[in-house]
Amino acid sequence: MSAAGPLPATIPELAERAAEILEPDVLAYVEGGSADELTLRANLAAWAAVALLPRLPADVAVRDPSVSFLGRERPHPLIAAPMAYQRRVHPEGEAGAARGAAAARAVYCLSTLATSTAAEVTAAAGPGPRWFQLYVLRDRGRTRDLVSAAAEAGFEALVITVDLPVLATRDRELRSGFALITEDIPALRDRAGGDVVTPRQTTDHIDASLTWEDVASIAAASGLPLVVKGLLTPEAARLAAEHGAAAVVVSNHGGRQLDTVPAAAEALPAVVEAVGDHLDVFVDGGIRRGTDVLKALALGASGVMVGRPVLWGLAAGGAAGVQHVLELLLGELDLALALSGCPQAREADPGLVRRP
Ligand code: FNR
Ligand code: LAC
Repeated sequence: MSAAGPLPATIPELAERAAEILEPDVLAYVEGGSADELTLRANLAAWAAVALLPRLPADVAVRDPSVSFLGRERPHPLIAAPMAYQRRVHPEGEAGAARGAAAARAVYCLSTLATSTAAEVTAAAGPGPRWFQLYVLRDRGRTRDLVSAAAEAGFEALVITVDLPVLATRDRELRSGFALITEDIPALRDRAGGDVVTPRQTTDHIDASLTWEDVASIAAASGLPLVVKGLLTPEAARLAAEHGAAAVVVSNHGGRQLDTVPAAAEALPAVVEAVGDHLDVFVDGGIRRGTDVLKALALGASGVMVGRPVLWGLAAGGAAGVQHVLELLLGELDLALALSGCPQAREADPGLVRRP
């Protein structure tokens, strides 16, 4: 399932290439959202509805996309979002995606439901900035083992996802018959042998009784900075701060969980206003262009997670495809910084945008 010819020169063509390459059931899983996919579409529409207000002329001869978050300088704001089952997208799987992200100097976030372990990713992909995304499993011993394995493999932060106590209604996924083999998912291995399972059966291992107290104690025991992923309101962000979070990800899971919640771009400003002075605020959902990245920064994000486009790159070219898609976004970000008259990414402010 390797792509013929050179990698496409634009992000929309990469999406088309992935649609040609991927098996229909995997494509449905990757591209789909929940229920009527209203939030999935709203994510895209909401970035489009934010207008950029350029400040030119200005000296934009030299641009600098660097930012800082979680106490570290970063060369740019891009983070590869945690996404499950990446070997289903390309044989190189998570290791390839992590290698591609490292080549583009992006943080790579490994999913609990990955098809490789944290140690395998580090061994195969070499060094790179990495975070571990945790789904707290009913089996708390297993959960602790996953977290310590990630810490031992050098992962720098613990991203606890809170918007998936149960898997949402996913019509496209169901219709396509997408299924997995538990043997391929190390976090679940030896729980159900080599059984074929649906995504719903896989996510049944997630603890639907998770509380803020659990989040706080798991994070404290890990010794890693806590990033809470999957909230949309100032109230939830304040609770995250009270329970030890260093950062939050404003996210609706790419429109894959509760349908009809607000678009990420709409939810971001109020969260930044509530906790942005104390916490790093990341955002994901519908980031497809360098201009989207700049809008997120202008609205107060410290960094941006990129979801499906990373999988388009992985499908089209393994590690090289992931590097390519991230570099396309970075090239566009550089042009957006120049054309908006804001040459320093870290100086993007709300005056650069007009919200609908
Ligand atoms: C996801 N997402 C996700 N999130 C998470 O915390 N753990 C996971 O295992 C997964 N798995 C997953 C699989 C696939 C195929 C997709 C598309 C998404 C959500 C992901 O981290 C992110 O929030 C969204 O993908 C961001 O939206 P865009 O960029 O895809 O529009
Ligand atoms: C998904 C889960 C696994 O969105 O996070 O498919």
